[in-house]
Amino acid sequence: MLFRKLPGVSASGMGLRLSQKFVFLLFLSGLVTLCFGALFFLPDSIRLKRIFLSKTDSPAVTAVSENGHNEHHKKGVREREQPRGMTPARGDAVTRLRAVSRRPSVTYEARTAGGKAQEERSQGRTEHGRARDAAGSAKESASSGRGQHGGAFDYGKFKKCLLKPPLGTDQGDAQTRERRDKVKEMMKFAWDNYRRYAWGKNELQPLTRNGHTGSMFGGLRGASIVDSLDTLYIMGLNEEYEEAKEWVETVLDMSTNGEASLFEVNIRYVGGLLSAYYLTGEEVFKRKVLELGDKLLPAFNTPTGIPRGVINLGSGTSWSWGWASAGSSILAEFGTLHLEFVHLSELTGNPVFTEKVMNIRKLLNKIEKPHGLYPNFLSPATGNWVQHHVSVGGLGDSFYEYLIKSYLMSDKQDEEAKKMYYSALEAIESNLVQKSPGGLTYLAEWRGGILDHKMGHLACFSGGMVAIGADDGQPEKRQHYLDLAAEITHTCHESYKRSATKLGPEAFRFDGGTEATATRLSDRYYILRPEVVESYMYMWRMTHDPKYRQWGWEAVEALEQHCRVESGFSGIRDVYATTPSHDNMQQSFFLAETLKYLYLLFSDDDLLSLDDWVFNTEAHPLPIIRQNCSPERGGAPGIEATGP
Ligand code: DMJ
Repeated sequence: MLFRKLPGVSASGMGLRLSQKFVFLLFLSGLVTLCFGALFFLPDSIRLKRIFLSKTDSPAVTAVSENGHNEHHKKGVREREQPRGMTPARGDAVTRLRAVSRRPSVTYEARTAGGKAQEERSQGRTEHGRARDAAGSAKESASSGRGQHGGAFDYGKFKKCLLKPPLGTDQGDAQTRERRDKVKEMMKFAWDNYRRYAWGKNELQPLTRNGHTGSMFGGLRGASIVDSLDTLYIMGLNEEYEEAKEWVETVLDMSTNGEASLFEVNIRYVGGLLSAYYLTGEEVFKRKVLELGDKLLPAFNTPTGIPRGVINLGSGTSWSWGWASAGSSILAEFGTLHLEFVHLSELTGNPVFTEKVMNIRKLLNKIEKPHGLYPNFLSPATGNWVQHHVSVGGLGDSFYEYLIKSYLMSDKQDEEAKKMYYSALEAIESNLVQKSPGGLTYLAEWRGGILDHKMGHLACFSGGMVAIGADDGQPEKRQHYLDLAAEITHTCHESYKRSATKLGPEAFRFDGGTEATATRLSDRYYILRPEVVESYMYMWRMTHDPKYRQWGWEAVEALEQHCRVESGFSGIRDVYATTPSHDNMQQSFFLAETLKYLYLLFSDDDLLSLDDWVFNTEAHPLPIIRQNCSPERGGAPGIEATGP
């Protein structure tokens, strides 16, 4: 109508010739492209950019009541994010393994010597320089080329600082060796099937014999490969390890787009690559992990420095989980970065990684804590708690674990972490630790002062955590902590013992006359989780009480009977059903953690000795950073240096 009123302009074409219309359209589309492109150059904080280019953490977009999401946090996240059916994978052709030359088994010393030789060949350029070349020039990393203790990171020196040979001395009685071999066979079976049906995908779906990619790794592939590297290596599955290494070297691509969980990428990929590097000295793992570390840094660009939970590794854009209360970040996610980030600084000499996690620590130290407890949701915008839900299971768990492990990994120098850990434990004991009428000790959850008498499978890691921290507590509390650790582990064992399958449910309750048993249908599943056998392993190392090995063996038998299927291992939907149905998922943490902890349980204490290593929350061993490490240290009486 409007056009008709203009003289000389027709409604249909405004009086322009065809060629003029074409030029005009061309100009218009150029202008639109230019404007859109310019958005990429705006700082992340500009609202316009967030509206057009990413999801935001604005409450309007993400506010979802806590009840709206699965409380089991990390697994809750993974369950939500991972489609159970197969997701078509991009780049199938590239992910197919190129023919790998089968090498004869090599000894640990020979393998590490190879790593060292490689290092020596590259003299003349700093370690960090080489890594940076490969990683490209991420804005935030100012390379110094020096390790934190001065000079480039020296792998040979690091090896000489270990008190025990990382691969142990392989002793033990016949039965224990047999059991260890059985666990190794399980690992090989799980790996072979992954390799055959799901190679390059993130996890195997053993019933449908395919792989899935899921979305929580933001397009990263091969989660099972990276998560398995160290397990394969310590078990002496050398051909499999070599294949995995080759895949990392030739296929693993870090510049992917999609929703990556900062937490999951950190514990599995960063943790897995760091461990692989420290165990083998292979430069490729260091190069890859430094590349990945740089890509995680933009998640920390928030008003408080508390990172958001999700990041696009390709663009660096980050946002909060849509289900997290009012755009908040999750305690167990931003509180489970410390060990890996300190090691990234150690390897690069670049303090930026340590600064990021120390900033989180500073805020958590300063903020007021209800009854000394740490709630699970915190706003990265204001630095305030968003609501008062406290749990040592999902949403909170590994934050506490990383406090004590930060202290241990610092060669017991990080007094702040120590203080925070023991005060948190005190608050947990006063507010959450409960005793059931039947005498079982358990950890309840706390909602603004009201107790929910439920304990998650995830919370069962705490038996091990309390045990490894026992020795450094107040002298008068040491025995008490060991007892507490044993009681928690006993309760978790009861949750297994009271089921038909002898595997434990996702969550069990202590109310309405039940003890250590799941009452809701939705809590009855078991997804190959490690936390219970993890505590058996630590308790075994701390006490050498044979019952822990026996309990571990019961778990092996139950896994074999109920979770082993023709083409791998699968979780089950109901631990109380005598013929359980399978969930068609071989989780990557089954290879990284469950089987590794079982293998360690049936090994000597010097295999990845706790005097030298701490395990990240995905069971990837990271070395203790020695304050006074010199080659002479390894020569001290009784502590033989074993490096190449
Ligand atoms: C693993 O990914 C890690 O242990 C994490 O901390 C929580 N638990 C899962 C396995 O259950």
